[in-house]
Amino acid sequence: MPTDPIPGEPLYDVLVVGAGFSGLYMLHRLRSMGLRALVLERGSAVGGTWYWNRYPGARCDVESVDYCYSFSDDLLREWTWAERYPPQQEILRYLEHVADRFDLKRDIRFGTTVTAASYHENAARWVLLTDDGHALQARFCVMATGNLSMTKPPDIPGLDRFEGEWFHTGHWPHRPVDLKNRRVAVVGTGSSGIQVITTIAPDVARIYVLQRTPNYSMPAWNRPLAPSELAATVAHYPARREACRESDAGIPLPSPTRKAVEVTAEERRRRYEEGWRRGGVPALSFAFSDMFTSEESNRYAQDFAREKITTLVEDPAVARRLSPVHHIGTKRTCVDTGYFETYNRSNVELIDLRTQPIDRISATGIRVGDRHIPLDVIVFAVGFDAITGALTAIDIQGRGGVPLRAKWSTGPRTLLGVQTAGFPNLFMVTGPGSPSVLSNMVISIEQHVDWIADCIAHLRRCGADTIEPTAEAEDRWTAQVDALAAATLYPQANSWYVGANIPGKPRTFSVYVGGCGAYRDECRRVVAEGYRGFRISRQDSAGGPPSPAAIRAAG
Ligand code: NA7
Repeated sequence: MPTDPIPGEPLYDVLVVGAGFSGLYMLHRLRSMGLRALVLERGSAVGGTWYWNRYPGARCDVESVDYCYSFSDDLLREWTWAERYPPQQEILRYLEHVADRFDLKRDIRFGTTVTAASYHENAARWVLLTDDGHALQARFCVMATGNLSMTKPPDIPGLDRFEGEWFHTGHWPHRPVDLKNRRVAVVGTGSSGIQVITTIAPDVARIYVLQRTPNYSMPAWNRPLAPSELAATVAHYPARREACRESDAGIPLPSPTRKAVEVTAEERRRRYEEGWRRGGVPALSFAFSDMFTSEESNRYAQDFAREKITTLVEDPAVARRLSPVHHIGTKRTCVDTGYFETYNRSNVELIDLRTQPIDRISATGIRVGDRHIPLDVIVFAVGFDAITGALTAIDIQGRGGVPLRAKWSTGPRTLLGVQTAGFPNLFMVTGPGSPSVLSNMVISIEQHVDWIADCIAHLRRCGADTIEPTAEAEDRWTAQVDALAAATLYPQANSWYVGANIPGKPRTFSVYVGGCGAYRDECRRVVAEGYRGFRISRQDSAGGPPSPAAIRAAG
């Protein structure tokens, strides 16, 4: 007889960790299936990454009309996006609206951090522990914890003695921060740094940009969305969304078919200029099909991007220091509105940490090389423990008490990025091994949430209790993800994609680079073949495991 791990406590069908885009839609789906679900969220409101990243200038680098849910036509029609790229505040308002419109908040416990999750094999239950000392149990657990939600702490000596204010962009305060006329240093020049620098430069007394690695950044050409333009998009929305789903990156742009190495220099320039005028992350990466597989092709795009920097930045020495040298796109390409031009302002100073590293932080500023920079505020735009960080931050223990951290000590292993062997009934939304951060996250989130909800419905239909990948299927998938990445330039860069930004993190490229469409096809095939590679079983030994025929019939 199964034993109840926490007698007297309610048994949820599903516990969901996180109330961002993933957790909200997951809750909606589970509820509509008549399941008892509860979401646990560490923030005091919905929004996930958009709740925490409220630094000046925070904005999504995917167009608003594509960075939103498609599961409800009414929701789509009633929301009016104001700009081409949505600012953080607007996305947060949207998610608040979704939560209210679908009455989701009554099943979300806010201000609750999940610290541990363990699988109780005898009862086929997950028990989650929270920071306020509670234990909750459920048959299924869904980690909707996000790919960029665990901030990388600033690791510069002396910070504890700094007498000014300091902030991490990924943990920006919920009160107004007045930077007017203050001396500010920004550490980090990834997407967050680039946005914050451009936004605050006109207001602060002086800004010191502490740059370790320059980044490529494409123009956003952000603009208000005219109501007529939005209405025209919404009218053709099903086709646009379908194009996103079947595309490589989850955006409605056809993948390029021609190789840069096969065309003339004039043709390359024409395509790059066209991309630059369109703007956004894919400005150059959608010009030719071989940008991520050919050094030569990538170099053509790099040269074009560096040339643009020299035309935008007046001081040639500054332009040189701002010019990246890595393969373009292998660290996340940024999107900006006037970033490079910001260096033409007299109150902006670029400090190249490659030639003069940070020595330490003092009570009154930062020491760089032998120079002391007096400061009122330090902004750390130093990024995240990406993709796996939010999962390994929780002490997750699977079958036999095996910790996920131990299982993944040499890198994450999953089947399709939705489950990992030895952790039955634990699902990840956009986990490692799925297209995740190389795609429009909302497209990938909707697909994963639907897959997980359908999987749970399937288990119920065929009278099964548990599902987990077989070790062999997981090995095959992990090897396939590795092999696809190894054929590209991606793994070569010291990026957060490979965990290079986190000391001690195993270096693996754990994102499926085959594209959303190919990935979606594989997910469909796995289901059509009776959840190929997953082991589905019944906990009650008298019933025995459902037969393969029963599993297929239930599908
Ligand atoms: P990123 O892209 O990881 O950028 C972090 C930046 O901070 C990057 O320039 C780092 O340089 C720099 N960094 C990190 N640690 C240090 C230290 N100790 N000293 C100096 N500089 C440092 O994070 P973002 O928040 O900008 O963006 C993350 C994603 O969120 C983004 O790609 C979008 O998809 C949304 P490095 O490159 O490591 O030399």
